[in-house]
Amino acid sequence: MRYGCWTGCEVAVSVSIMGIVNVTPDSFSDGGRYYEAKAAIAHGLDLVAEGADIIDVGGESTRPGALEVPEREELRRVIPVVEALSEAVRVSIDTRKAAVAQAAVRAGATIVNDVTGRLGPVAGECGVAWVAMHSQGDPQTMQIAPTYADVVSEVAGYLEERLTIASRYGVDEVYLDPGIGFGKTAEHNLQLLAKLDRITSLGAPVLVGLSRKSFLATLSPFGAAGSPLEREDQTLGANIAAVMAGARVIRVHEVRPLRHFLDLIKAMGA
Ligand code: HH2
Repeated sequence: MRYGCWTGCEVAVSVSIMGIVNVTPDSFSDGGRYYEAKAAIAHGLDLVAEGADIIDVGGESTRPGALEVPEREELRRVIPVVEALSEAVRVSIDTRKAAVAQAAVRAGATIVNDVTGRLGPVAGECGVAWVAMHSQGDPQTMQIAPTYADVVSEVAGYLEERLTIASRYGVDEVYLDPGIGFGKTAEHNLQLLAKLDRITSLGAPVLVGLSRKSFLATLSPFGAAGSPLEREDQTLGANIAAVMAGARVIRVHEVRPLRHFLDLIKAMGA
């Protein structure tokens, strides 16, 4: 069901909030805060209490320049957290590794959040949902010189191919993600948000993950010098724009402000 809104566009009421739990020492905005399983589980439960519909558990930072984490270490970080949080909420596993995705599904995850766009066959084989994200290059190199002739067409074309792969491997639930900040300049990110309809029109629900990302600093009074934690206002503003443009899942560090917005929109339509 859709409700009209004040801009004349339409907002899907069924927008889900994906709360982020980074079980890492080095994530770009909260590295080290939830590195211990106990802290990560408590944080995940707090995000659920604040209104998250899904918790995204990750054990490897994909910030620009990040190094790969060995598989054993990634498993050690995420599996106890996935196991515990799956009792309370839908859990997705944010990983680039097939073996970690498979183990997390055995531990209770029902979504493979795949920043490589290559784990469709794994999601299909496990019988779970797949978030297929676009990235130009890998975290080591992706922000050195991102280049596109037409970023919107190239990202939309790549995501359309993911839909073909999803149907080839029997993935019934697919989310398409433009990969904000993954091999993109600030201008590329803004163009993708401005033309999100090119991606929503592909027919699958769209996930947007822009929380605290550095391109927001270019719009901020704090400028590039501001810390990621100082980008919460810009995050909320940009996420509202993404929802208005038709995004169906929003990935955030801070759940509460977005929950307030979505509840308000729902109440306005009721
Ligand atoms: N962004 C990050 C990680 N995973 N997954 C999807 N689907 N979309 C995104 O935009 C996305 C993602 C980066 O954010 P974060 O997890 O907070 O940082 P880090 O990779 O440093 O842990």
